[in-house]
Amino acid sequence: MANREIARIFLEMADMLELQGVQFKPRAYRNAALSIESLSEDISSIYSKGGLAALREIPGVGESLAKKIEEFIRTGEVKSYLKMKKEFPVDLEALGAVGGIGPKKAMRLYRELGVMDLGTLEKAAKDGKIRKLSGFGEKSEQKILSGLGFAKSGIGRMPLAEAGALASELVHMLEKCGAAEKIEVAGSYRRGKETVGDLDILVLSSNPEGVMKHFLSMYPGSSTIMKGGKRSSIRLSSGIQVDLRVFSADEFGSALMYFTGSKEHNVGMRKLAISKGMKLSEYGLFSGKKKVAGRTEGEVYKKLGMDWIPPELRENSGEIEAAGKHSLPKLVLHNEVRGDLHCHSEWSGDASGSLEGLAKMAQSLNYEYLLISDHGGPEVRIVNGLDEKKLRKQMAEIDRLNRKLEGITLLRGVETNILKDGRIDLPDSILRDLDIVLASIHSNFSQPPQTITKRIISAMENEHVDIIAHPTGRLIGSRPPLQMDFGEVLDAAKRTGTSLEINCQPGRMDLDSQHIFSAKGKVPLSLGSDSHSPSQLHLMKFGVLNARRGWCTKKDILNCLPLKDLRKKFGF
Ligand code: DGT
Ligand code: CA
Ligand code: CA
Ligand code: ZN
Repeated sequence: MANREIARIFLEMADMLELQGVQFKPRAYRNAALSIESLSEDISSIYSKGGLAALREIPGVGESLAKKIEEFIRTGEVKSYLKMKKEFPVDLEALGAVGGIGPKKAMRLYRELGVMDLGTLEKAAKDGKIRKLSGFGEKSEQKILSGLGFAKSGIGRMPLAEAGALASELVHMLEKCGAAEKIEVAGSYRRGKETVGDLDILVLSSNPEGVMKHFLSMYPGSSTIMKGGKRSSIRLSSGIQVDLRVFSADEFGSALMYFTGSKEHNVGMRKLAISKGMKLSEYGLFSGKKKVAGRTEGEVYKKLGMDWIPPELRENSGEIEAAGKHSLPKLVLHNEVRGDLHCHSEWSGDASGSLEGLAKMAQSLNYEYLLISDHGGPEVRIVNGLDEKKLRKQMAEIDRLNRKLEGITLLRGVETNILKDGRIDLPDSILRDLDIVLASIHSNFSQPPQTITKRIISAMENEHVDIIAHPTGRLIGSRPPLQMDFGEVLDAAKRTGTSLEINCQPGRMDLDSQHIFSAKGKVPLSLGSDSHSPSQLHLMKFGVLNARRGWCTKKDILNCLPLKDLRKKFGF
């Protein structure tokens, strides 16, 4: 399936275009990449059925991108991409993960020192060459060296959304194999972890040879890491490893449990089995030589006196004890979320989609409400927010739409900036008239921890601020989380009645599951897709997974409230 390759090419082209100072195009390429990645159908078959016109139906894909997709499907390459790559053979993605190296700096490092990837960057920094470049200095060389550790640790792990696209592609291809009776993707992917190292696929079959043959022929460009009768591993051309194992029906449940992990959960479960005089492995639960369970996961847990544990909780952080006492939480479900509390429209410079288009998409997701929260406030240039006058105009437009729309209510909100001294980037006169106000940090990320803590707390002390969006500001693989005293932030949130967001963007997942776990029960949490186009409203599912990993029930989540209760809570 070409979907992922095309998405990757567009993402890379976006970076390179940005580097050349091209306006708007980079965003368009990124939006297209995201919607191509989330297509469930093979893009080549979309094309073979409907030609260019069908490609243009894909959200975010216009005439010129459709032609590039066509070119790739027909020839296996995109000439304009290859040309760009030749002029600038630099791994921007890897370099970007070293804080402080944006595309512009990467360009200079390449032109002047030949830096192309993390290896050549490390060498240049260690040789003291970077400090000699004008505009870099000793301090930035030091920063690069310390950032290298962070960048290397993220290498080789893919964000959950990317893993999801690959997983459905693999399952789709395996389903075509007649010998596969059942297919499950296990490992960290099944646990909903925010990044995934490799994919672990289990297949139920009485014909392992047939499955192996099919699997090893699925990706002509891949290399085989190991090949066995019931187990093989391949490495795809993108570098991602896929492990596949075949089991029979009487062991499939225990195998699924074992390969879902985590390793820590498995160790805990095995100890528990021993304490009950049994033995647990991927082949089953045994009492002496006799197998007492193995067909399904539920059967194994039950024989050990436990409830079935949702994969998201399997990290050995209390779930084994809770399942033994039948006191696991009833984790929040996607269909219990009644609305989205963070989204952008074309009123934000970096987003697309009309208010009405967003409302329609929200309706198709069966939402009751949708908070429109475009960027607001003049001070932070990169987000270029709306001022009071434009926000009032938008509020009037939302009121007009709400009179017309049925079954969905748009709420009037904003995502404003927490300035470097903790002030809010918009006056109280407008904040007080909005339904719900989100505030977030979009600048000055490297202040010391006490300053960041105080900054967030003063934002929460503004009586009009309702929710702190993406509270730690991290970008997975490219920006570490803001350093703060999270305990103090939670206390202040409770005192001021402010909620914290679980941002659902796969590149953010912010709060992360551990922060969610510690916040839960103390302050209400809100789920926000932070959509920058209508199709991104679907990203809610990633936030739901993260909330589940943080042990949340629907009571912990603000947007599981019906609209009338949400109105009461925020007084609008
Ligand atoms: P990843 O791929 O790094 O995101 O994380 P996982 O959890 O998918 O880990 P992976 O792919 O190495 O192994 C898949 C599962 O197999 C893992 O979650 C638990 C199980 N497993 C692997 N190695 C061990 C081990 O040494 N001991 C035990 N008990 N289980 C293991
Ligand atoms: Ca794995
Ligand atoms: Ca694995
Ligand atoms: Zn934001």
